Amino acid sequence: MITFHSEATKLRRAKTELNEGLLVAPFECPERVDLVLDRIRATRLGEVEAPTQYGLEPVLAVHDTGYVEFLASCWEEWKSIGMAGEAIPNIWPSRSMPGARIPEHIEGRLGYYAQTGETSICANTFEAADISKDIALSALGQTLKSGEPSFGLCRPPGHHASSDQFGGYCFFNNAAIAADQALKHGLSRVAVLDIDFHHGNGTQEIFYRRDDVIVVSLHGDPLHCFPYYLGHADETGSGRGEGYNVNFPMPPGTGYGPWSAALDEGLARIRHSGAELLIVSLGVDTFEHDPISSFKLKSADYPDIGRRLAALGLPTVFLLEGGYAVEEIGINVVNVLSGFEAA
Ligand code: SS9
Ligand code: ZN
Repeated sequence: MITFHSEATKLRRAKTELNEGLLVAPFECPERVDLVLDRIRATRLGEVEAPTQYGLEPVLAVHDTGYVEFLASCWEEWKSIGMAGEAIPNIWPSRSMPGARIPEHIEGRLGYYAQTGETSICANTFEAADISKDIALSALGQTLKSGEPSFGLCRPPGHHASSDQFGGYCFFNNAAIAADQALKHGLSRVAVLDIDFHHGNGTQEIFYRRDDVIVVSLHGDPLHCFPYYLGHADETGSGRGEGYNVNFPMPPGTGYGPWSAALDEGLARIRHSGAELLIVSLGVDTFEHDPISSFKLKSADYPDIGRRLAALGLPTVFLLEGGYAVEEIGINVVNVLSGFEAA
């Protein structure tokens, strides 16, 4: 399987994440990429190629123009007014301020375009997000051309990014951008299967009213888990999108037995949807020792995930989402990919 990778994803190297009331070193760090890449090389999974540049048009097809402009200029503007640290939102247009207008001050704009407060914007955040989406589109291009599976070693991840908000370490929604471009290349229906521990709220929001992309997400129950406010089982899509959003929330502590049963149900939904391409939002923060999540999957479970995905028989693009810096992130990602290939 060909992997798409760029050292330039490491240009984003945030110093701070707001976690448990402290500013800590971010969980979503550049070392994650090295751990996965080292394992790809050690196991000889396949070639590693540089991405092609696709520009901003595919991004603007999915994301709001004002949001993209905000991301492009936020860091320079934040610095230029002498802010001491990284750009961290601390105010939002809340439920009690319906119809809030977009302010001019960067502090107000930051909150307007943010879902959450853990993710700092720092130097090269926009550049890294731009390359991450190039990696996703390069993987898509390879799979569309060859019919063979491919892997985009995306960083930053994408699945929490909605049409006009960043959060949960995500800025551009790589999977959504790839799904949308696949349709523009002539496919009539695409599936996004999100197996990251966290609900893919951004992907859900982007496609909620559409029937050309079926979005299936397996995740920690939002009553107990980030991103908390979306991802319930009764969110099934709206308008023509009704029936094309499928959520499998599961309680903290869920192990591979119930998790894989939900996976099979999700795969059946994808099969019946008539999707012609599978995009996998591949997070491995379902791992039992992930530092910020609470499922109990073991390294030996991941090849079986790959096998079950392969049984769908669809052209498949894997895009990295979460999975935090423990040695096993590389093992678990490559276990899924090699399980898929061995099937
Ligand atoms: C953990 C809080 C989690 C953000 C998680 C984003 C995951 C992206 N105490 N905060 S895959
Ligand atoms: Zn996650």
